[in-house]
Amino acid sequence: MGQSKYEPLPPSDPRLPPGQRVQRGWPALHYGPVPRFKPPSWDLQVFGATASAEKHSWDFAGFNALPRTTVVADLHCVTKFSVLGNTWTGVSAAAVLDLVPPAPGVTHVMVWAEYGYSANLRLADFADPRTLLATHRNGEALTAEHGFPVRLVVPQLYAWKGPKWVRAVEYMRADRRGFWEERGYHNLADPWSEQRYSYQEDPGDGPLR
Ligand SMILES: Nc1nc2c(c(=O)[nH]1)N[C@H]1C(S)=C(S)[C@@H](COP(=O)(O)O)O[C@H]1N2
Ligand SMILES: [Mo]
Repeated sequence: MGQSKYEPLPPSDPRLPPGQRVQRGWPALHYGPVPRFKPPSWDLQVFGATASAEKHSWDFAGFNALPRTTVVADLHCVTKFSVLGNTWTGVSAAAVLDLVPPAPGVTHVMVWAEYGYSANLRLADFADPRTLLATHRNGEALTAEHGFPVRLVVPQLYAWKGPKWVRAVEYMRADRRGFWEERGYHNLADPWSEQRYSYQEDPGDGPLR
């Protein structure tokens, strides 16, 4: 007897959401050019509906002095590749919420990057213990094309919800669509239920468009 022609397929990786495939290596994907990092003028701001009603900002040294955490997580691009098992290090979004508390009534945040890229998140997704303002992957500082000096990582959502080159977090009392959410992508972006496009949204998943 030779080998059966009907070998079972290898079981797919349980970390893969439906419709995704494993990507080896780490492609860089973004809209527009890679910004140049300018240390003296760089800051990371928290603005909008803060509890103090004041804007907060960290310069590069100040941000790098914040307490750091590590999260192992997968990256799922809506174009269907997933980069599995990344070890991200950085400042947890929950720490940002502790250091700069939102005002009562804040329900969403907008995370802003260089050149006006943005992504909106429910406060609960931003506050999730896995959500990180990442500076390193697998022990190495992010390269420019992957978001140096800081990118957001939101493991439980498609990766467009994680802006590279983050410059600000806006606390909001109502939801508002970010860059891709205004351009036909799903407001919530849960890869496990394949929330890819805005036409799949149920009433209440996002603000009217
Ligand atoms: N500033 C910015 N961040 C971005 C994007 C972008 O176009 N601009 N693209 C997003 C998308 S769609 C993906 S899949 C990931 C890709 O991250 P990577 O290039 O590190 O793989 O970055 C996200 N963050
Ligand atoms: Mo993506």
